[in-house]
Amino acid sequence: MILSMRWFGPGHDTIPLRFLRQVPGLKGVVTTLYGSLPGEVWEAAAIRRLQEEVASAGLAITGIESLNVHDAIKAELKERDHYIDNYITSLSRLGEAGIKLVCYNFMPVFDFTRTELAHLREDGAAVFSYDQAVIDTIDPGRMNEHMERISQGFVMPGWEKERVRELQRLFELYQGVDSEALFHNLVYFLKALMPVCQRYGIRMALHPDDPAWPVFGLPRIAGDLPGLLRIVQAVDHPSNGITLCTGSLGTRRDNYIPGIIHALQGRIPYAHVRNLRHTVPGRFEESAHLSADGSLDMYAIMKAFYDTGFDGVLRPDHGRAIFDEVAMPGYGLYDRAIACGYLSGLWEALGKQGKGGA
Ligand code: CS2
Ligand code: MN
Repeated sequence: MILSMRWFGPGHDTIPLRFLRQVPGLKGVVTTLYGSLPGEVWEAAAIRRLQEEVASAGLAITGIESLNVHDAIKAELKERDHYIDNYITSLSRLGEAGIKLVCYNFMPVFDFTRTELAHLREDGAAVFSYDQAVIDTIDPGRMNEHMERISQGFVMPGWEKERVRELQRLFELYQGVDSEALFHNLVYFLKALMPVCQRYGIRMALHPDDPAWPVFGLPRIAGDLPGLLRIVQAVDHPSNGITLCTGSLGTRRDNYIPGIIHALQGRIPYAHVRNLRHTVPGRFEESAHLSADGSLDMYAIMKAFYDTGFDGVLRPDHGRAIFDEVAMPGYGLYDRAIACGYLSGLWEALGKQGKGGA
């Protein structure tokens, strides 16, 4: 298990790498060329600069999150092959740099969706929350304004202004793209990527839909085990993998996460581990990582990773805003550092039990 944290890069992340270096057991960061838009080719020099900066803090880049996929690919526009070529070029530059894990998602228009990014819990911690009833009152074309209002001046990943400025146009692109078409567009994309992944040993890690059901009537294909299995089987290559995000899959109570981990054994190069608490159907709030604080059993989840021989990159996902920290919602230092301690503790115990105790 390669314990990592997400870091948004110089000028974007408020947390210095030297602080991350002090988190026990942390091997590196997953990061991106923040500010680059989906479809752009990543320059080798920019990748190298980012690598050098991370290395100078004594850490490594353990993966890219995300190399975003242009909507022309998801919606099967005529320019899709051009954007796939660009994607392949960026992958080969990452491969040349020795970076072998690439996370992406295939959600139309939006990345993750939440109604609140600073929902106050009873202990005063602020967390992300979701309420389908509230989403149902929001005009999808104005969801960017809602996000801007709740994101406290930070640019949330996937919600970059340049991208969501033209929401109406984006929605139009997906008219006529149902979940079957979206699935076939993903398969077409993955088949094109496999040769370059094979050459460099790159493992693609599809992030599940978040929440794991259709939002604003947009199609979704990666929200449950049948959907994920269909994707890994359609392009049956070890480089076609899944980001096992417990918090995204866990939005659906009928998703049993340890079972999903077992069923996808060997195809999970990347894990996002976080907890959430279900309140009423269609409504949830994120919680501390501790099992007792949410609806997911973190011991059972980490045990499933352990028992399936997981050797990929694992990071805590969203943290709560605590101790008056001012940071990007979900990505402060304090709660994610606490999560690293907790997840490492579970992992150490599993390892020692696995070897007959120590
Ligand atoms: C992240 C996603 O915040 C989150 O839930 O896990 O934003 C994730 O980075 C993207 O969906 C991956 O492309
Ligand atoms: Mn995630």
